[in-house]
Amino acid sequence: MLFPFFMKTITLSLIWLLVISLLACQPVSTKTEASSTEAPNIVIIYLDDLGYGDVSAYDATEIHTPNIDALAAGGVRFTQGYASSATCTPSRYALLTGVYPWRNKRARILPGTAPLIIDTAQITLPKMLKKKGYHTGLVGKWHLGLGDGIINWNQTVSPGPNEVGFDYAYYMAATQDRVPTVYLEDGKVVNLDPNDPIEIDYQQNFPGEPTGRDNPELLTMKWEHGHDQSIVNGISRIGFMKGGDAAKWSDVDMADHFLEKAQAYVKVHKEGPFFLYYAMQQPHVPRTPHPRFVGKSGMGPRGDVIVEADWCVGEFMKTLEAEGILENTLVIFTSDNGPVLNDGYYDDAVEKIGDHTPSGPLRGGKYSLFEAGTRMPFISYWKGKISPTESDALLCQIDLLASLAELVGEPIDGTDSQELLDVLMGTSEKGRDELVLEATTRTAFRQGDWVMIPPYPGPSIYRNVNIESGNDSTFQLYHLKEDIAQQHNLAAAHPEKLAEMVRAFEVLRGSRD
Ligand code: NG6
Ligand code: CA
Repeated sequence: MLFPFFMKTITLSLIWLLVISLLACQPVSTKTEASSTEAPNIVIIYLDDLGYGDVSAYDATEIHTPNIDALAAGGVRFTQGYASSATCTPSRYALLTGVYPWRNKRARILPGTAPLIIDTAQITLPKMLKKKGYHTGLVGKWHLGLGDGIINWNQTVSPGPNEVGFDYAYYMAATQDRVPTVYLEDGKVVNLDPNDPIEIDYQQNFPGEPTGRDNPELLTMKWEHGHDQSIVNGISRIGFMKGGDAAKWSDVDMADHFLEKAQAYVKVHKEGPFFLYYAMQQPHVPRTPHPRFVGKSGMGPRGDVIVEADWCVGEFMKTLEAEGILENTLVIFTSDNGPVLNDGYYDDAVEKIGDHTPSGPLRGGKYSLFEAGTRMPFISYWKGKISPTESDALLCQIDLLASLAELVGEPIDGTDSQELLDVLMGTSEKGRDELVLEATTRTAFRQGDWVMIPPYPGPSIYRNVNIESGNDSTFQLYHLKEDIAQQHNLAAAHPEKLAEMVRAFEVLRGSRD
């Protein structure tokens, strides 16, 4: 009798052991499955001031961007993909938080000394992904503020990208034309010599320091408007800076530098899943192509840095391929706001533009409420998962938070972000019905194929940059499908449609102070 009992115990124990080991194996097998299908690496390649018509995949004929074109040809090429805003800071705020920037009064073009404008308690794209085990990285332009008041650049600068969800961050604080002209890595200025501390002031110069206004003889690139303050590498910037000589970046090497950092990040984290926000600086001013790209576009520095940026995209994609993770990486390519030629320096952008139209068929440009301010080249690419297609669906960068949350199985709510994963994957054209567009704190409203711009006082053309602002003393109403260039104001012809849109806009937008 003992034997069968013994056998029974052994059999039971074996069964339990099997169950336990199966259970123990469960997470491993889910993880394997997740990392091959459900949890791809995610990369957002974000350009700065690249226009809808600036790449050949969006019908540019005078400039060639074969690497960006390859993404468009192999992925979803969106024709109605929007940045939330026609300037940098608000668009980046919306991209990372899923919240309309006009809800945050501080989400406007920031000086290099501005405090962080993302609340550290707020949900962000990298924070959401971290919950699902992602490693998260930023390489490139930040421009969302740092610190919480007065910054000491000689100590760890915090809060910043690391406090809003980035495990690793290598970045410039604001823009290439603003001080401090140094890189930071996880809050610390790179290559800072403690005996040469950095001081920054946006109000007044430091005694004895040359400026673009007083020392034009020191300049290699002349300023046209603004940009007449501290001189770094022969280029005068916005803001005053003293010290930190060893830490100052080399403008012509910036593209290579960020590319190397982005590639290094991928190599270290290739086991994944990782999220990389690769925020390139081109073609924002000052446009400083590396010498090997000088003259490549025939359009002067602006065209040359677009060619350079395209090359960077190609090199970055080669790295994904070489590391064997191309088929497990979703790449989203887009830009933060529309194009501008003269943004404050004499760099031949206007003179050498020739037949190129940076805004493509669209009206306006950077800073504008017209389409070219916010409608962007917008591509999603995932080798083997996304079938090449073109999509006219309406979507906005603000929707990436909810859509990527859906992708990784971490649904979120309570933001302005709409879940449009199928649109992003190219399997549905059912995009947004409505979208509020922003340009320098003014807002317009898109509904279906219509866009309504409320009356705004102020000049209809921003003279310095020579771009139509979108302002008018009366309502504007355009049917974009029939009139992509916004030439026919239909407000008077369609009073019911106008009234309907104004009502819907007011509900969504609330008070516009
Ligand atoms: C403007 C700058 C412009 C650019 C812009 C920010 C002047 C006259 N103009 O104030 O050159 O730096 O800010 O661009 O200073 S953005 O893409 O980061 O929004
Ligand atoms: Ca920009």
